[in-house]
Amino acid sequence: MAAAIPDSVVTTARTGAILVVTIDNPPVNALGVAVRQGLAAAIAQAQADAAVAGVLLVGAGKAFIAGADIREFGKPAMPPSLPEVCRAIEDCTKPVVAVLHGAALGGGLEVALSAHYRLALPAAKLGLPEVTLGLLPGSGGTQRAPRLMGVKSATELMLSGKHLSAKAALAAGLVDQLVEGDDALAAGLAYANALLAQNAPVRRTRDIAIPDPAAALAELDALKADTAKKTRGLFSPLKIIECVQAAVQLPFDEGMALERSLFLQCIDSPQRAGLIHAFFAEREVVKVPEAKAAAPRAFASIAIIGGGTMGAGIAVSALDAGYPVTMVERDADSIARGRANVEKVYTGLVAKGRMTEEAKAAVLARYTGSTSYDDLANVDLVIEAVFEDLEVKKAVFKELDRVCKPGAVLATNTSYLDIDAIAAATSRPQDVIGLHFFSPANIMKLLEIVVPAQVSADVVATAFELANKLKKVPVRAGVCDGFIGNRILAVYRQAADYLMEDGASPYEIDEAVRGFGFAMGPFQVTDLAGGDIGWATRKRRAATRDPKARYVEVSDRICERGWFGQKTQRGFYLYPAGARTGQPDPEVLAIVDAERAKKGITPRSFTADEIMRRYMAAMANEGANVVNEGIALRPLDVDVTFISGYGFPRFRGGPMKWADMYGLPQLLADIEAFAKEDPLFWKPSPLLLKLVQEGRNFDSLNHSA
Ligand code: 3H9
Repeated sequence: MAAAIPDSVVTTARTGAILVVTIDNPPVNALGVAVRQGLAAAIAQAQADAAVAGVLLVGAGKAFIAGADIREFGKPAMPPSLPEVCRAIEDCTKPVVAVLHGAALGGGLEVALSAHYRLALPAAKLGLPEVTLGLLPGSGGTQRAPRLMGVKSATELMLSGKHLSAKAALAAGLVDQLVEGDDALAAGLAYANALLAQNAPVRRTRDIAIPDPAAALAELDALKADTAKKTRGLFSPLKIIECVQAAVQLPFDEGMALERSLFLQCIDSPQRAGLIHAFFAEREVVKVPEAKAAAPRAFASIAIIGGGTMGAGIAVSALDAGYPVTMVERDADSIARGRANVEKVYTGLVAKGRMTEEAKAAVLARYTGSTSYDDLANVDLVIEAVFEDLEVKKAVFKELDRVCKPGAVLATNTSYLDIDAIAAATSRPQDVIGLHFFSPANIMKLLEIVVPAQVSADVVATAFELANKLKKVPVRAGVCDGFIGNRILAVYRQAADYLMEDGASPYEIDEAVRGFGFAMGPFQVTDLAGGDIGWATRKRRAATRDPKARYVEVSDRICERGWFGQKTQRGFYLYPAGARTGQPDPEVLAIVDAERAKKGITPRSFTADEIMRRYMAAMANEGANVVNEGIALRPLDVDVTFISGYGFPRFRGGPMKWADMYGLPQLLADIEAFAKEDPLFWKPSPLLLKLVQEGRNFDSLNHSA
């Protein structure tokens, strides 16, 4: 073997006539500048060394290459660019083989597509997921993938961002061979040597002609129409299609030039900034002090108290993750109802052909219903999901304290109650934590992990481990009314009510919010969730409400009529005969008018932009309060809460990232202007004031924990 380049993220070593080029840039061999330089140098070395007859590209560790180094985007570009590196690989006059044993994603797959031969091991994952980051494949992926796998499949791969298994990639034509095993180097060398022995030629993807261009263009037109509808408001999907059209119509080099220019447009787009922020934020949320300080407790069995919608959803989530689940209810009827709620989910999957009867039976075999707390003596982790009433919950926790073994984790799914008070009902507050699931709990990704004062660090770490097993997105929250999400929701929902009373119709507000990128507006959400839920909360808060604070009664008037939304076929909207899309209701507008008249308000008009400025200012300002009070650890925890649990458009990165991009001085100026109308509601957060004064943004706090 020839000597390797020392201390480099790309090393070369000759084995016989093969130059083995190893990319070793943990954790995922991302293509940072040093890797790009190393790859370019390695290809030059192969070209120059007469003893080298072929090149093998292999990734060290668990990945081949997971793509461009996302952390470099938005910073000045450093040469060589990845398209240049890919061109050098493809230009090489000696056969280049890539062996893929783990993630070969984005720029990583583009490197492989520039090689002349591709071998995959079973654990390989191939994809062009740039679209999920607001980008398009920018190193020839849009030009080379269609040549290898066909225009339609390649475009669908790029538009979906999906990962293909090695088997699927072989079937699609992205790789030439699949070999069993996990020794990438040995498999790659064997394959490369076999190719050399056969005098296999250099085979460049760019030289492949796309068959039947007219048919390909027709397929692209169909995809374009569909994409425009499905990815409303997103920038990069249609640009991907444009690039593929160029691959079909233009010579390779011109296609590459178009891809480069559209890639750079994507890089400059705020959507790229928002989506990449979301990518990193989702990986940062799990980094909390308790999980760093302590190892999780072992848990192998889960109990759920309460078989209503929430309890059943949590049970399904735990069953799906492979745990045995015991559900405790107060009597036989409730147990039957709980079991039916759980079974319904699996019956639905069977009906849709997504599960077999046998698989359903196997899952349900892990499920037990019981009316006795005594059956929980050996369980490791209990999640209470009974009626939202402090006294009821305290009674449950007294029982759990009586029966559960020492060290069992005792969790409550309350969405606003004081968990310190619940913990105090037991003799072991160190074991009590909040696990706030969102409905439907087997589907929604967000899990607020609510940390009361006395809980021990290993219980918090266990909650994060549970989230990982249940494939949830966990966010650490402190104890307060509503924790992170519902507390902020209450404030911007109020802003929406004020806008409505001041002159915008609920339908205009919903439209503006959808235009911003939310799937639904606040009044549609109320109708979906059931107006009675918010009504109960308002009644609960009535006693503690500041009598001087502005209170909009429209929702109460609607609820008094029994109009609770979709389930009663009318709320803010009309839902004739089970329709799920509402129609505006003139009677609701009359109620709004009457409330305005009662208060002597002369309605004024608001543009969509004016609506969103108030809506978002309320959200971001309360987000700042939540961070300032330590309820959220960092602004990014607020962002992830809203993206994962409240339908916040991911491409905007979350409310705090939105605020940074909007500009904190402008946000403060807006709030101060609104405060002239209502100083009690519009109070700038002390954190916002401080950051503006220091010339900093929210993101500066994300990196200090
Ligand atoms: C692209 O390639 C553009 C090109 O077309 C054109 C260029 C001109 N960069 O997810 P994990 C970090 S765009 C930097 O927890 P897993 C991640 O932050 C890119 N860092 O592990 C984390 O760091 P930390 C297209 C990256 O096993 C650590 O690695 N590629 C990158 O669950 C572990 O990550 C993609 O979109 C990166 N590219 O999943 C793929 N990727 O430990 C993005 C990861 O400090 N990556 N990190 O928290 C993934 O999908 C997953 O990370 C992967 C591993 C499946 C690879």
